[in-house]
Amino acid sequence: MPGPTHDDQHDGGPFIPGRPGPKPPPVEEPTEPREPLPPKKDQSGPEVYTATGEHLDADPTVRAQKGSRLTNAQGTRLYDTDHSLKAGERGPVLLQDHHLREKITHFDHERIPERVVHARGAAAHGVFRGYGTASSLSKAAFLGKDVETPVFVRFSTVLGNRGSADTVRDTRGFATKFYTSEGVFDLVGNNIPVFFIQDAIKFPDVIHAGKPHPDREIPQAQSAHDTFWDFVSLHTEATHHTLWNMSDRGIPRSYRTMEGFGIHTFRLVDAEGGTTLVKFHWKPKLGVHSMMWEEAQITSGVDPDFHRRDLADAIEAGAFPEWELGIQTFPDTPEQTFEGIDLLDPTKIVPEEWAPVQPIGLMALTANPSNYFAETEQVAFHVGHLVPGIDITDDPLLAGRLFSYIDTQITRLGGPNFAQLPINRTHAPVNDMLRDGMHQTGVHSGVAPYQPNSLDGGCPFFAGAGEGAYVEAPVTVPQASKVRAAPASFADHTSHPRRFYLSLSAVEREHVIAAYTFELSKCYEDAIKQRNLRVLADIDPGLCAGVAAGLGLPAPEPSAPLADVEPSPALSQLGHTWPTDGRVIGIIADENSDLAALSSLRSTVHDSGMVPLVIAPHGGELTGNGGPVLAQRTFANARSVEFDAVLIAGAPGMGDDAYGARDVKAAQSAGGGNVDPRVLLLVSEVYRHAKALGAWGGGADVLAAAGCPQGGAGIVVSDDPQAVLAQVTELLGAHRVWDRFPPGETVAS
Ligand code: HDD
Repeated sequence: MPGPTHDDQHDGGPFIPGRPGPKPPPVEEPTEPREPLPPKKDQSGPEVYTATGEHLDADPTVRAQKGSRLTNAQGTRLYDTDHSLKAGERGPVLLQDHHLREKITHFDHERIPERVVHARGAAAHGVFRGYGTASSLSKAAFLGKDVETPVFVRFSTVLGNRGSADTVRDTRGFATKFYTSEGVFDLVGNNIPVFFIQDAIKFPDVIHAGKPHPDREIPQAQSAHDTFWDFVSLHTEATHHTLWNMSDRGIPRSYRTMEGFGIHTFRLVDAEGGTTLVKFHWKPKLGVHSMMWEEAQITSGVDPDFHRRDLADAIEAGAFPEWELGIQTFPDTPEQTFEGIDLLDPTKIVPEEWAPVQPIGLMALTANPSNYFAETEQVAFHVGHLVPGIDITDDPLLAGRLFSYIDTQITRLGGPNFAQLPINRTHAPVNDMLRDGMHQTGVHSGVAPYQPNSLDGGCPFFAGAGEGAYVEAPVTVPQASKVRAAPASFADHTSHPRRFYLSLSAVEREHVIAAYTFELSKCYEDAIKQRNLRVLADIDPGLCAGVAAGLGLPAPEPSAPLADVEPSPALSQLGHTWPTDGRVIGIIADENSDLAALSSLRSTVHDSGMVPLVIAPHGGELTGNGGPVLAQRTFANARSVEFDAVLIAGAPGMGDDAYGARDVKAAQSAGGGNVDPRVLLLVSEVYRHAKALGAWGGGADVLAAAGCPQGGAGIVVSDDPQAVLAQVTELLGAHRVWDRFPPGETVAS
């Protein structure tokens, strides 16, 4: 139903006291889709059902907005909500104004506690389609061939609060709710395959260490402070996760280019009760890509919502992000190890070369939420939301999570009935015996919510043989004394981080060294820096020496012989070619550019699934030679971090605005000639961040003025814009121009 309009409010209505004057003029709304986005695909979310299995629209009581007239919460129409009830226009406000009180009271209670971790997030609806390849291992219906299941996925950072920046260095949450025909299955994972701790009882401790210092509450959304580095150096089981955080994985380019991991080992159960141990992996179709640290820092300032915007824009443009779900499988032996790796230890991974990730389904995110609070904020994940065919293992980290997730929702969502919120409702029929409690929206019938009963006809009945969830896999629990202790295999804290480091390319290792150096340099206590160097010495002497040099401290010797491990090439982000869908190409132009050629170039970029953004001296249209061409960005609001590659159409001159004009002198004295200094900054950053650059028709002069070497790696100059674009697109397949990092800077290990 279309929303209310001004006409609605005034049509035929009587004169309303307090409502000011004449009918306002109709508001002119744009009718064309915004450039450069193509028309929206259908963005309606998945069908939503009530707790009793009825379609949401069939239940008028749960729809928040019906009818076109403004009402109070009881549905009584209001003629004014802009003025308090007063004794005369200049007199005191009357206590009897219950409408004022209702409005303000509701506002006072609009906020709920943010998540204690993963507070900052963004989400989307989508669909998962099973390949059927897991059906021999799991009886879960949603894994069947071509079975389509609605999903809701929430991505998040861990440490920052709800208003923090997206591009901080941190682990990212990757939580997926599958609304399967057999109930909800939640896969609550991260973009890093290991965790800081091995036992859930340490979770409050590690989070206290990572959160801002309790005295001044700084720094926000950062691990670069004393308590974090104090914790991880005193708890060396955290080294593996910390190393991943300090790698490029800690600063993803986009949620769309992140892997996801279930981390724990789970147990699949087939129709005959046979079991297999598995680890879940999400593999992004666009590849795994990261930002450079300087980009991430700039982005935190110029666009703190970068990841949230990127996800929403891609979906709105119809470039639906996709991930394949895969599993590594291991025999379910009593030892629960694979090639000597303890599968119950969440700080360890099994290299993909040893146990390949086998694809079992495809997920596409196809619709943005229509209301952030109702969906993204109120969604409640729980690792205990399992369906028949997927079971847990005895990983002690998972055990604590099974308690924590349901518990936290009671504080966050105000009571035990959060499963009735629309976003959390299962799509399977519900007939539980849970009753009453805060915010109960179900109107239960019957008198006997217990089983067995003789008063409600015995209803509800138990599931038939083989149908139910929570049919525990027949695992033998060893006879043992009660202990507060970890198994001996949990004590290896060095071999897995060492394998990860050795698996990285030279430039990725440099990034790790730079990240450790940056973070530790922010610590005040030298003892903490030195203790962390001692941890690094046992991982890799080259890594330790690099960080020590950056900190100006001596590099300690390893405390024990280094672990003898083989690298796992799958862990490096380099050396692959990826699709370029959704990549953003900035095109710098002005009135003097060949605008006809620019128009046709934009179409080519668009048709190949990428996003062309013209960057001009001013907003609106460029109307020169062959125009008009609409500008999507200006020299004043474009920053390099937004673009995956930049093309220069001619030799754009100065911007028309005051800032550009004022800085003419600065540009000229810096050797930039008549090139706008903001263009020089943009191009030089793009070059420094190892992104592809292309130019034609005088654009080479801009490259030179920005300090980009002629003929340098990833710099394409030609008279033919389409030829430039073709080469730049090819370069984009590798994400960055890695050759721009000089060889020989390899860090020895
Ligand atoms: Fe957790 C939220 C992922 C260990 C306790 N966790 C939360 C979210 C993700 C993860 C993605 C955000 C869900 C959302 O978007 O709403 N957590 C993990 C992973 C872990 C992990 C991958 C280790 C493998 N978590 C973990 C432990 C505990 C918790 C050991 C407690 C003992 N996590 C929580 C929580 C949160 C949460 C406090 C906060 C908000 C929420 O649950 O709903 O219960």
